[in-house]
Amino acid sequence: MSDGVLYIGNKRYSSWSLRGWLAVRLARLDVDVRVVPFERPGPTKAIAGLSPNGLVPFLEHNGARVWESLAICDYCAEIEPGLWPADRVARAHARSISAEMHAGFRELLMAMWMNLGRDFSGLGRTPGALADIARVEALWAETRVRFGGGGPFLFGAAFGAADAMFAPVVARFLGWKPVVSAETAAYCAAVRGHPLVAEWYDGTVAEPVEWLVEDYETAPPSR
Ligand SMILES: N[C@@H](CCC(=O)N[C@@H](CS)C(=O)NCC(=O)O)C(=O)O
Repeated sequence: MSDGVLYIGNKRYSSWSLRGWLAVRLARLDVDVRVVPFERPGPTKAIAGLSPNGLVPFLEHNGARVWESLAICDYCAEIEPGLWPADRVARAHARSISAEMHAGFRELLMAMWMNLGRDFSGLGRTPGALADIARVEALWAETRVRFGGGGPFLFGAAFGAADAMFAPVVARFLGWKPVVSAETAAYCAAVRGHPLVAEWYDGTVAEPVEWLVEDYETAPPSR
């Protein structure tokens, strides 16, 4: 018997679920993963009745109930401390950029939604999304220069909680292909190549066509 359940949304679309799932897998929690497919128009009733905030990801683990992706990262880091950098200053930076991700970048999230099965190259480039992308690129570059030590991920050789928080942004960059720097492209390739990220992408293939959401499959008008 497992130690609990992680509830997530469609792997194809649910960017917040990807963050929680990565943290849970990085910490090697022994939990069942249950996908609750989105219904549209939302909110999805099965999700609304499940978790305290009416959203996924939602983790039940050995009596703990944890919602909000960043809180799930922190919970998992109590079990696997390596999810955050060991150094205090680096850890403060990792928490800050993860909190900024959790709280912000709304224009990017709205204009370039996550759809792991579509190529929306060149679309979604609203002024707000481009401003968010510039901030993301600056933040990744600064983090890797200060703390990356030449490794492929934000804080070096290991893929951690901060990388998990930004993995869905990487997925957006790969799917919508905004113009980005060579450093950003290299980081995106490293994240996409991580075995857990690859496993999540592979999991989208098994999702039935009935789970497709027309709104998320339809490209926005080009500008
Ligand atoms: N701040 C939340 C956001 C979670 C969120 O927005 N989840 C979406 C899926 S990505 C959801 O549950 N939506 C319910 C629905 O679409 O019915 C977190 O960090 O976990």
